[in-house]
Amino acid sequence: MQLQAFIFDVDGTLADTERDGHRVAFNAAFAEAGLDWQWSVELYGRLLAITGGKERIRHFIEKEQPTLPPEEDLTALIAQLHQAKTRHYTALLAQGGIPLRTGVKRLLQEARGAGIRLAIATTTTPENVTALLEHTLPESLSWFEVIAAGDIVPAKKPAPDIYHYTLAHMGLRPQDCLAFEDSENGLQSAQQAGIPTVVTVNDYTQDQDFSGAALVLNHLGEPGDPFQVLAGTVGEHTHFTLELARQVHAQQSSPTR
Ligand code: XBP
Ligand code: MG
Repeated sequence: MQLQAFIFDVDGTLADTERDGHRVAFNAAFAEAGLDWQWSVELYGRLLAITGGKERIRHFIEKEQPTLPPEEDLTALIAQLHQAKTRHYTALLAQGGIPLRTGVKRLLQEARGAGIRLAIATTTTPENVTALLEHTLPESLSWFEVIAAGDIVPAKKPAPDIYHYTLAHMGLRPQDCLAFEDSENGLQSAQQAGIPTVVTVNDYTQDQDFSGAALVLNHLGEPGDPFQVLAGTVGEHTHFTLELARQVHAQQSSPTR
């Protein structure tokens, strides 16, 4: 079985966007609407269990019962807050303060050069993906055959729908691909779609359950900046290369598993 494509999650995987990006943008949107809601780093960590910004705001309103404005239509309020949040978030990315994670650029370039097909499967709003790539690696915008994002499927991660959508658009089988994720929700989504998955953890996700992942790393690593292996085998590799990707992929599709 030959490895044909990489499918990347965005938030937490391509870049550490949550704590200093999305969270800050949510808070800016709340302040702009005159709400005294404040999502601390700690609270946001808990709210991340709910994927999708609109879904996250609704959950917060229902579970934490903050003071609501005298507004009858909750769905309209959430939509308005979320639109403002996207505006703040993309403006923040335009300032260039959120870089790609270690090894991401190198791996994308290597994959591209070797004819590995590339796609994105994410919960976040499409404009957020475009803004991130534009301000970190603009040429990569044309490298991704499919940018499957946001409300394109009704059921967000951990549902497998966004990966099913991506595979259907590429005409690929799950076993032809390798997915890259940073969270348990993301891993579940890819796994339920049958795609072998490499996890690179971050501060928010490091204690989550990644059983079933093909490999769990702290990051993809660079030649002078080796990764730490949290689960799985990498042989002599110190950073995640296409050769290691092929090795991991072959292990996953071997009949002894
Ligand atoms: C990411 C998310 C997103 C972002 C916010 O999950 O859950 O909701 O936090 O983006 P994943 P929006 O990395 O698994 O895709 O506000 O645009 O929804
Ligand atoms: Mg993620």
